[in-house]
Amino acid sequence: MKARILAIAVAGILLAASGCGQDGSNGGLLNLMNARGLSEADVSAALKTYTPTGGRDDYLLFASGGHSGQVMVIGVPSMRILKVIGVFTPEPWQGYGYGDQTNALLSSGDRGDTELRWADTHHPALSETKGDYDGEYLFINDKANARVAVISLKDFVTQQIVTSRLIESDHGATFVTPNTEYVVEPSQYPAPLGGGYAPIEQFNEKYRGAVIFWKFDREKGRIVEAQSWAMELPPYMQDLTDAGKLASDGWVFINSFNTERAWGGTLEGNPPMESGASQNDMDYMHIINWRSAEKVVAAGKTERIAGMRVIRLQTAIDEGLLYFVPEPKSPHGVDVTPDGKEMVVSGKLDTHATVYSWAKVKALIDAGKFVGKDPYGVPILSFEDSIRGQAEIGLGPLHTQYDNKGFAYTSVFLESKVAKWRLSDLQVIEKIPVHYNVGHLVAAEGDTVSPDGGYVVAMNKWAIDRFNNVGPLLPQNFQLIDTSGEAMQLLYDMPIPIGEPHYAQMIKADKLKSIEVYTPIGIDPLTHKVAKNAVQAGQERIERRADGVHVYMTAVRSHFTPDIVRVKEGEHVHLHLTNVEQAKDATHGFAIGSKNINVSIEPGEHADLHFIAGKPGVYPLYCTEFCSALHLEMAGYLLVEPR
Ligand code: CUK
Ligand code: CUA
Repeated sequence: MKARILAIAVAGILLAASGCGQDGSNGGLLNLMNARGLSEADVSAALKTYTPTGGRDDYLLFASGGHSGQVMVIGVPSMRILKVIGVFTPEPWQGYGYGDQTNALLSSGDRGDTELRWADTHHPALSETKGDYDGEYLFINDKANARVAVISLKDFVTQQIVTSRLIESDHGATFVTPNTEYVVEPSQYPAPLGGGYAPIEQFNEKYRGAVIFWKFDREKGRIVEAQSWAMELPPYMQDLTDAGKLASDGWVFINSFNTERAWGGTLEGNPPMESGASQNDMDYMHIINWRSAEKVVAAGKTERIAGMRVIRLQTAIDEGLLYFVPEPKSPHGVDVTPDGKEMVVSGKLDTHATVYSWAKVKALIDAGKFVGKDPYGVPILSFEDSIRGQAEIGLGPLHTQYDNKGFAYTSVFLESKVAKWRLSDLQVIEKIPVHYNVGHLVAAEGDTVSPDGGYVVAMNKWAIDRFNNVGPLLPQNFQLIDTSGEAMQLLYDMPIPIGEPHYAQMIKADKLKSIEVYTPIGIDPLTHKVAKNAVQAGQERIERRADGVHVYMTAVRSHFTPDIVRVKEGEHVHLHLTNVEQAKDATHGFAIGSKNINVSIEPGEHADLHFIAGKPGVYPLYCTEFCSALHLEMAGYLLVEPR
């Protein structure tokens, strides 16, 4: 319906354009099309994405920022970047990682004594209620440093970073269970659990994988580390993950590769990891009963490793919490269908998408019917008896998403295509070229129990010739595809120049209920409560205490009060800064030159800053957001007087 109206609209405009010249010039739109070399398909694509000023997008895409360690918020269909949320990396515009609160937050993600200020973000996960995105929270992992962050969608601000020394890396994170009971984080590269050294020759005996179930407290908006737990896994490379839902609720599915347990050693006479890890025809999907595991944890059948309660591998086997089913060569994505009845797995070195039937898998588990055990004793189900069938997709299928019409969309990496296929008969309907080497793809509400259909975004790894040349490091390419019609239509190319995003999730925009300003005045965004040091208008002051000078300062268009701060050389300065405005978008920034001092205070927000006044000198301070006609005058001085 939507598509038909659009088609009529396009035809109408073209007709009008060819006639009298709508825009007043001769030839109008047709001339414009000719001048720019645009086809009718181009114009229809443009009309489907163009959003007039003041217009809103129907969906928001939360995309991993890859190496940037951040999260991007992108409007669909306009593909406009609306925000880059500071998560694992300092973000100067938001003052993220410069004030006391956000600096402490970033430091809470340090591992051991290493200060970590970057991340390799892969998989964002929106919080869910009954398997549907609820628009309250977002989680994202850091593959490089095995960390998970919690972002509040009340204000799009990072709230928490957690990490466990149990594991050294993650990948199949983050994925949530259908009511966000848990945020799931499996390790990727095996290592001795809890850190420490073991010779790589003892890989099979001493190295292990693990999956952490981080307990999420929705009321507090925090992961509760003390209520979280983990399960030890064999030293395979655990990969993508998905939580069961509806029919398969209570279970989690994790792919793995390198069941060969290759560990490289190219200069030591061993095959490289890539060939060592590709010998077997089958790897193992891990099938985990998390609801039963929860009870085993409650019964105390765990060991503490690196502070984490861990169900040891033998316990997991004995208690019937962990099963394997073979999956074809080097599997990558595992994606549970919206009804929870099937799991679709694609193998990087296999041409199929394999469709596993949950009913069949469950029946085999219930009957205790296994075809063998892995070297660690984990029971293995029959591949043939677990699947409904296989869809012949093409070369290098990776990830699958779903729509509301019974279609699945699978990214085909080596072919640079998105394949649309029918779940009912496993037939491929259509393939559309994308540019190039598509990794993940994301459909509107595509991971929920009720996908919307309409849009798919292909998240391409290579751009090659799509954009102007900007040197050897090229952006990634997000391509928006209209899936509402008979045939898929490529609508838009969006360069992503901050890192390699892996996954994204797309949520209906009206599900998000972000606040517009912080109320009442003095809110700390990390607690959403009025800060202890919040300053109200009229209460500005400078106090000298044992621990240094405390400056209680307000910001309002267009001045700071106080605007002169006199301190002595070497003194500790504690700055308590509140934006006392309540007008939407009336953000002030605060910077002191040469001191690495930079925060952003949104209307009603409070921030604390601590620094040591160094050498005597005169340091201008000023507002960094063009907030008013007299913004340039919103300035003052830090005077560091000699002792
Ligand atoms: S991964 Cu990158 S294309 Cu990290 Cu989900 Cu598949
Ligand atoms: Cu406040 Cu510029």
